[in-house]
Amino acid sequence: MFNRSLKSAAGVLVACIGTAASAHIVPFYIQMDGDQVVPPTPSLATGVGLLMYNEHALEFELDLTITGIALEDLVGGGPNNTPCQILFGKFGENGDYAIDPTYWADFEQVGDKLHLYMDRITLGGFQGAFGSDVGACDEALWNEELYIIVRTAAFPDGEIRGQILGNCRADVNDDGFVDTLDVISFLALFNDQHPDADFDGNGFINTLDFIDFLNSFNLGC
Ligand SMILES: [Ca+2]
Ligand SMILES: [Ca+2]
Repeated sequence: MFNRSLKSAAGVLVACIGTAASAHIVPFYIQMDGDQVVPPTPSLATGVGLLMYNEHALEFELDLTITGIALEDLVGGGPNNTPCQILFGKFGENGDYAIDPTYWADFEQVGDKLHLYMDRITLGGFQGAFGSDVGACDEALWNEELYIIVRTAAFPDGEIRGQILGNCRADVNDDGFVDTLDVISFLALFNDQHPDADFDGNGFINTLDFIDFLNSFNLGC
């Protein structure tokens, strides 16, 4: 659970990675895969994203890169018949529509990856055929109860999904860097069967969590 006491740590992280940001811009991290879809899909596609949230303007910048899905694989769905939505829900739960990123911008094919970018988009509110409460979206973001999906012809309800999280998952020791110290920290948690070692959030601590951690580590977050 991300809370406001962690924001100073997030600020240190932003400073460390050299992102131009003032104290009120808070980073949130996205890692998408088929396992997070409810129910899970066997997709091998992945996505990694960064959502920079301006907590005063209630606006966000989203930078999302998808591997393993091509532009022609995408299909529309949801209220605006678009391929990507952010919804309310915890890990393992499906919920209502919160934000429609692809109402504001389109995926672009960049090499063998898909890229989606937008800036200064309000976190909720009126969006085409639906609207959401900005305050509810803000609260859900801080509580890590928003997730993002991408729809394809093979999986029109969502081929991959990613919870939008307030910390960089692979930075297990919360020092602002992803390095071998995090591997050591993860292994310690894993050996202790600590709840934080349940990386995929399914209530069990096993080798799948280790694989999930390594995936995050290799992605750099
Ligand atoms: Ca670290
Ligand atoms: Ca697990």
